[in-house]
Amino acid sequence: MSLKKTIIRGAAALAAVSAIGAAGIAAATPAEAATGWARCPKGDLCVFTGKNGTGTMATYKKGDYNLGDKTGPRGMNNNIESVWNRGNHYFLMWGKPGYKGADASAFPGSKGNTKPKFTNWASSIELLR
Ligand SMILES: [Ca+2]
Repeated sequence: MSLKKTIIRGAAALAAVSAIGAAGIAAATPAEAATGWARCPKGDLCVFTGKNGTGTMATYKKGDYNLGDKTGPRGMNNNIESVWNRGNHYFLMWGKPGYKGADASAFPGSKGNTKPKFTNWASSIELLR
């Protein structure tokens, strides 16, 4: 297969498996409390242990090879229920540590609750580009 075809197929795969449900992509409301989505710094990937930006938040600029180890934010392994990618980078969320298992994308600007199959599921987060 040509490199060009490989790239196109890769892009299609990325589009097909977004971690975030379509219904979750909604504009922020002015009434958001500082305890919710509004905590997420512009430019970061933010993940939350609760739905709709609730619970504990962790932020990533480069990803995390293993959400369950002591490097990086704690308490996020198999514990992410909502995501806001407030930056310009593409991230992949993986079901296992070390960027293994199944993967789901978190596009720049995507915001919402994780799909049921990707809820309390991710064990590593990879910065794609
Ligand atoms: Ca880690």
